[in-house]
Amino acid sequence: MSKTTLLLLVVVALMVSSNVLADVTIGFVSDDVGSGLKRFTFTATSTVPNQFIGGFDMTFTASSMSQQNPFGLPTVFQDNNGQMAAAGLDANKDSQFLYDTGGGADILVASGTAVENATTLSAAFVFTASSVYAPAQSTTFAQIVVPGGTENSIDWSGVVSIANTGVIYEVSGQTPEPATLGLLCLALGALCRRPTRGEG
Ligand SMILES: [Ca+2]
Repeated sequence: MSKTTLLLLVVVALMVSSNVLADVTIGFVSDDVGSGLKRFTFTATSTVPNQFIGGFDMTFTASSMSQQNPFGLPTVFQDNNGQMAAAGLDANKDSQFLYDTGGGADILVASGTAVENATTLSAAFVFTASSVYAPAQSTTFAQIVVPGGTENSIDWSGVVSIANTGVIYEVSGQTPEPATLGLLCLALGALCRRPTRGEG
């Protein structure tokens, strides 16, 4: 391999790395919430100072997703969490976005995008200018609850928007792979192999 070729490869590798180090990262932690259920709590972080997260258009899917709907009320967001106890339910066991819309005062949800069922949580929404949640360099935005042992099946994809810029970043991933491990694997290329469904 000539020095020129080697230099070219290094430059290309650096370009790939700079793309990998996206300006929005998604991380998660998990905990047990009882009844054999495992909760994954997701946080989005803008890595560019003073570029604040302005909204999401995200879809989570899983082979089996826990939903708790007190008195049949929707729980895509936290608005009805106050009804959980009276209905004998537990908000910790619900898959939901971790904001109260404030009746639209804090979160504006795009019409027809809020979906929750036994396999899906999805919504497109933005923080309002006066939202109690904005501006946010980092925000814990969703929890997905699945039966223990099925966590390999959680996939997420969508976009995160940056407030007041019109800039959006595409994000996607799968549990249980930690986001940092994913970045490292992408940077190291062939040294890592992404786990796929069906693998422990
Ligand atoms: Ca829910």
